[in-house]
Amino acid sequence: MRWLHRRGRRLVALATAAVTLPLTATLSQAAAAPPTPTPAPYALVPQPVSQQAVAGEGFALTAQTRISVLSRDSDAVGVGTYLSKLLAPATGYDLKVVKDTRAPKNALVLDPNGPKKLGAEGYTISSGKDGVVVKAHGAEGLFRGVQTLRQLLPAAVESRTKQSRAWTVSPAKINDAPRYEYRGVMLDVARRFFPVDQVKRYIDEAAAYKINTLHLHLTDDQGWRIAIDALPDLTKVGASTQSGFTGGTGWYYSAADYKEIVSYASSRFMTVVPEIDGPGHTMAALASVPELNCDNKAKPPYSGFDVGISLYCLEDGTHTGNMRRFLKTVIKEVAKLTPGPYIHLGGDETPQATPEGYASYVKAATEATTGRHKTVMGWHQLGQSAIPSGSIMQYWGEDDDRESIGTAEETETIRFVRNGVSQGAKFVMSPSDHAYLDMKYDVSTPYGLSWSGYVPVQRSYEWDPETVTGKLDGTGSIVPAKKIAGVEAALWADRAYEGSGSLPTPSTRWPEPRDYADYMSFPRLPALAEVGWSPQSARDWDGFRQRLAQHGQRWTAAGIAYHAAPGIPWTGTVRTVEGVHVLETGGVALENGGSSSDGTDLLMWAPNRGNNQTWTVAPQSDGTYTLTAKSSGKCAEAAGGAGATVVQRACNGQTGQRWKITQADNDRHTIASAATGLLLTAASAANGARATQQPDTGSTLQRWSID
Ligand code: TNX
Repeated sequence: MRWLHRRGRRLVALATAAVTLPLTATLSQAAAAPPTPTPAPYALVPQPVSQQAVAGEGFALTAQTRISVLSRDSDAVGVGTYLSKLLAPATGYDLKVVKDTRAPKNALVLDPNGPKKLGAEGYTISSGKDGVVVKAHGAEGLFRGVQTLRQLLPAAVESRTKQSRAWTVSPAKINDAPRYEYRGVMLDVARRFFPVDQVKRYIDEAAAYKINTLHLHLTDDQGWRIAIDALPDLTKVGASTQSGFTGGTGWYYSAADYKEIVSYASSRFMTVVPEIDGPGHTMAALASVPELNCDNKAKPPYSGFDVGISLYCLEDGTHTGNMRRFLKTVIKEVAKLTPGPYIHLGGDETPQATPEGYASYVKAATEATTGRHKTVMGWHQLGQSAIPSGSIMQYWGEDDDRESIGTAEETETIRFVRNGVSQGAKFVMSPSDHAYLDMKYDVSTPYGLSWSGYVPVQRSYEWDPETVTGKLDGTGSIVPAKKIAGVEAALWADRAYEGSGSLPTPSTRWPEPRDYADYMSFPRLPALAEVGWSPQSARDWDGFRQRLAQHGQRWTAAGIAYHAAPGIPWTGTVRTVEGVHVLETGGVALENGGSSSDGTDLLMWAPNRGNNQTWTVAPQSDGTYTLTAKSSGKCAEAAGGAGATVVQRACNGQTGQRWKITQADNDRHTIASAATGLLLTAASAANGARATQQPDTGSTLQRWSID
């Protein structure tokens, strides 16, 4: 499938090449009385390995319910305290945490003495009228189980204020363990500084979906965000800028701040991975440490929006020596503050580096890292040079790279990945066309970029780490399955402002980092969390979007400013047919091929939410609707009888251009011509298939989503 807006990654040119995209009106949503009926009493994300419906009543929480921990282990007891605090605001209860040797009835029991086969993060839950038991092999598994337990309670439990209502844990039997041990999310605190409290808030949001790694992109051209005692200018000068901001003083984490983040993350069983990017993306360092530049002169601090603009001086022994000493100092300090096993060394986007120069960076940085007994992590470019076996490479390629596999012109990405595999690297998968949270959902997303195409929720969900470095048909993976450590969602912040289609103006709105993060991450972070946690066989898009829909209420209760993205039947809202929509059936969308001529056949194409596929659905006095193409301003018209194509033509108000729209089920509709009574039908689900009119056969190609 081709993404119409796909373009290869262009360095420097990125900022100026940004297309100006009009912001289309968001979907009209009306608050409605009857919410969509929910198929199950609860909707779990990520989907557990197995769950059994349990008949009967759930467990009713009261102010007297105790949280019973079957251990004296302080981490396990800590999970009990965490659970009590989690439930306090909405319930108004202050549930007591007690250490017991035997499980009492009518309690929330946390038992860390489960069998070893559950693994570090696996757990079981058994809940019913007489109580709830979460069992795991250790505290971490209990913590993951508690995130599931949370989702067995009503959405209102996420509220930060007291709600007067009953609190029942749905009856269930669940058995669960993760697919991958590494499930991360990256925050780009370099381009846009996230204050400590906003990082902590994001940790909580991610932990609710069983994310266990927080990758902090601490350094880039636009800022250096971690204090290094021996090099005070790094934060005095290097932290004074962000993308779009100058003159800051506190835009970095002191050692105490960083420790606070690390310990908060660890209380959520989350590991922090610090990234010190190089040899490119280093303008903040070059502005702070003169001897890293070939002319020994500090560069001016940078607050712009370009990438690929900087490089440590790698041209002679003196300067590579300077770099080596610099990295040793920095990495020593960062390693000291970081209990987790990894240091991420960046390595991305260094167009000006010679292979020798690049290799000298990798040698210096990896030696400084292994010298501190840490495991090397880096973007997949790191694989072009010698790296220690067991290093972790983060893959951020896209479909264009996959297409090149096995051809004479394999992309650099594919070559670097192969090179990493042969050096014994493991991989974390962050394919940019699925896992980059800074890609726009669609044309109407106010923030972000689209160099890797739009990433609607479905695209963030529908991929498999085992085939994402294979050809497009899923075969020929170049990373063996057993070398996949996991998945990471990456929230870059190059364009964390509204109207990102063009460079910001003085009147541009800059949301708080937390609002940018919420909008871009929810609902896509939960989708990616499920990719990393749930078995591939337990995942399907249609089931997922139904489950996800119910989480919108949780986010509202928790104050998460999520994006009510199209394609998800959000509970408690009804999408009115009237408005600006994409019409999809069988996974393809109705479009006019970009034509503005009268009589052009309408066709089906992979959804890209571009203007060619955007339709204004307007009610007429007789209860029918006209469908007007955004790109041409022309109306969809039924030309001829059964089997005839549907075309676009200048709008004329005639019955040939009127359509009767009927809800077929939850969120599918039939669209019948007012002239012929025949249904708008996709001839097939292939790109380029014609839109035709046919009698109702019950086919899914006649059941349209109007999102
Ligand atoms: C590429 S992917 C980058 C970042 C940008 C991002 C924007 C990668 C390792 N580097 O520098 O922030 O694109 O989407």
